Amino acid sequence: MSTAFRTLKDLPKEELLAPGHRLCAGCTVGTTIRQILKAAGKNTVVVSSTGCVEVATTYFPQSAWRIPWTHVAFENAASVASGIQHGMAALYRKKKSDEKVNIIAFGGDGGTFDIGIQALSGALERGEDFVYICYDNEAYMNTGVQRSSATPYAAATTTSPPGKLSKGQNRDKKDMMAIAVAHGIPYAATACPSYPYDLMNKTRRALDVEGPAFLHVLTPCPTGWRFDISGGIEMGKLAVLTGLWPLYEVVDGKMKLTVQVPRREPIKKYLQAQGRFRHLKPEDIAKIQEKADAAAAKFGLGPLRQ
Ligand SMILES: Cc1ncc(C[n+]2csc(CCOP(=O)(O)OP(=O)(O)O)c2C)c(N)n1
Ligand code: SF4
Repeated sequence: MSTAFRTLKDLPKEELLAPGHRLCAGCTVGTTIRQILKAAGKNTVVVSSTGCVEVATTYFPQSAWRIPWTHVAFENAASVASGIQHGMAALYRKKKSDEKVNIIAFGGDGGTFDIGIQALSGALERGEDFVYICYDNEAYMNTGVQRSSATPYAAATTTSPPGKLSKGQNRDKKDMMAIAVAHGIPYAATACPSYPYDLMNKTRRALDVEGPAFLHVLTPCPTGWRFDISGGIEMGKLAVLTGLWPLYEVVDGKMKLTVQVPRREPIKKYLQAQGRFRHLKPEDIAKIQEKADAAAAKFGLGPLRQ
């Protein structure tokens, strides 16, 4: 097992995602990738399905990635990662090398929860040795903020607009972690770049296991969620502290909370900080608080701060 990251001194200085990419100002996806690559290191191959990451970091003929990177279609990141893994395994047999190359597939929530779920499920079920990372900005952002099955209840998107007959998104977020875990994979975890050491250590653990690992990273998006570009890291913290985004890992089927929340912040703080929830009335917020309370009980989070 790799040693844990605890302080800045433990981190490599090298940046494997070059500055000058075209992610929006304040985007936490760039922060997430930097943290993940610090934990993974240079000996890594990345596959990215189409989405903000792909369009913003690989504007032809340039690339912000200082490691091997390949773009794939929306639906097949996990399949291509599987193919790379088998290709590498064959080459290794020839070279008799025991050096392991990390294979990471990145997909947005649209590319993971919806369009890439078949390829992902297949790769998890086959037991491929790779890490799938879903960066979840809770909508199809790159094409103009359309709802996905990761969009939370009542959020406004361009395809779930609030109005007289609608509160916005009319369903709850799909429980993608439960789906991944149901495949019996050795490692799955939630994360958020607002808790960088938690995210980086989970990346290491995911890479260390034999077989498939799934990381589900909440990445606040100032453009689609409509908050100030300085607020992404704070927004991620609020998601965790309200209990909406519990940070946990599931190792061989056993769940463990990795960041305790002894006193939960009221959900109102998180919702009112984002334009996508601006239309909500007090009774709508109360309903979402009830949902958060139920989720918090499931994960053993603390009581609500009054
Ligand atoms: C099969 C297919 N359908 C639609 C598209 C158009 N498309 C490209 S990126 C994108 C949105 C991606 O959303 P998500 O995976 O959530 O990533 P994000 O843009 O939020 O980073 C869409 C709909 C496509 N490239 N391929
Ligand atoms: S739309 Fe959101 S996720 Fe996409 S680059 Fe902009 S801030 Fe980042």
